[in-house]
Amino acid sequence: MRTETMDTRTIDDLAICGGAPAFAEPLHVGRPNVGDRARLLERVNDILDRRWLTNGGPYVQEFERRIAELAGVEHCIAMCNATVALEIAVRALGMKGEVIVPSFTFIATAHALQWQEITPVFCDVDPETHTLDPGKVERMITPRTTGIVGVHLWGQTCDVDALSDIASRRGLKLLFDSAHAFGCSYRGRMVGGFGDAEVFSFHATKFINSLEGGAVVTNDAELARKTRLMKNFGFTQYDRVDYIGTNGKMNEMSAATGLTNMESMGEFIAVNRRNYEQYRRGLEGLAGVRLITYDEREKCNYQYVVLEVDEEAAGLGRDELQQVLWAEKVLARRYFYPGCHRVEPYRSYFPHAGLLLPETERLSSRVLALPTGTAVGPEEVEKICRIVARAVSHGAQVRERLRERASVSESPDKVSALASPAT
Ligand code: T4K
Repeated sequence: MRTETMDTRTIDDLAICGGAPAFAEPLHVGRPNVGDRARLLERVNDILDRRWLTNGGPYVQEFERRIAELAGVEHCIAMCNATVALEIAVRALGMKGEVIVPSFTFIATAHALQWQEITPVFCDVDPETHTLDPGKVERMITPRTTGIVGVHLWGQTCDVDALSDIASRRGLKLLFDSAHAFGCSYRGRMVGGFGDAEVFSFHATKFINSLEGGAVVTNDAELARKTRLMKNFGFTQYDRVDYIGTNGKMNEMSAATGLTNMESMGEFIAVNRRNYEQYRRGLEGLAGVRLITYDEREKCNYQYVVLEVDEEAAGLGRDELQQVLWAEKVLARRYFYPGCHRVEPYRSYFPHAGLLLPETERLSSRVLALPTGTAVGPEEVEKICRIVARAVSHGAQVRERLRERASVSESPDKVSALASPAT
């Protein structure tokens, strides 16, 4: 293993200097957590034997029950993905006009609004938790505002109490994009029952995956009824449609995968936590890099290991560190660069939004997500920590080397194309 012979005093054997990459195969962020295969295959066979593949089959119903139980909510409506679940929840809640959202989130949060001609009004985030800053939310409310969508980014929960207080005082709907926060808690209560509704994602890259999948959870029976109709074309019974609806249904294969993976939740959390702790120890004390921390008093899925790079203190910037890692085939990701307000169509709609979003601007230039999950073991984490440590302790030299390399134009995109046929 190269790390054993790696000379920590120089950068000569880093891949950017011509050394062999630390990994033979690309190490991705977001490799799926995979539960008990035998159990999943049993369920797949059962689905095929029964020939009931979708439209509210028994596995979807069971998955909905298990999600509702875990989140401590009365209603769960499973869907084909979280983006459609967000779109439907927004519509069922009657949001229109303007809705306040963070820009520092995955683009789906904003698109779910704009898709139905609702204007996402981008609000800045708290620099510690990376979630909506309630004080700033309050200042962005206009007569056209109908709601707030908070995002529990990385599984770190929003200031739910403050946002609930604003929503109830100002007569606004409150939805949480909880795509990252399945299995997490806020003040001892599981995420799922806050606001008017919350939306989980069960995409392949999420803590619990159902291949693709999502769910709306709520304690509001009328909202649940509407949501359920809307995800099934608005059918209230055979041959009867009472609502405009779409097709947001989850299929049985997805539900069986989700159920099977949920049975391994404890193991997934243990591995994620072990990786997180190892990263924390491995990067401790390095100037200019900080791992985001999780509140020890809360439940957490530890699905994201997120680094903030302070260019001045580290001697190299986040993008430079990413280039070092990509050369080693560690495909660290700049989630969520450059911020929703800087991509189309929002960039054209709100050309000066960045002026109101200093924390978002700062974070989106600093944040780097590192590989974790059950596909990543202690050996990999150790190697990654060593690469980061070496790059940071030789910032000026690394920068110089990258400048030389730039002349042969090996951007992360190009490295990616070389590293993995899938990217
Ligand atoms: N709200 C928030 C806050 C979200 O983060 C998301 C999704 C949503 C809403 C919407 O949820 P869904 O509608 O997707 O249910 C990925 C995911 O596609 C996306 O679901 C996720 N957030 C986002 C954070 O990450 P990309 O563009 O980074 O995907 P991609 O294809 O680059 O995959 C990430 C890495 O995962 C790859 O480098 C390789 C690895 N991977 C991926 C897949 C699909 C695997 O190893 N195996 C796989 O099967 O968005």
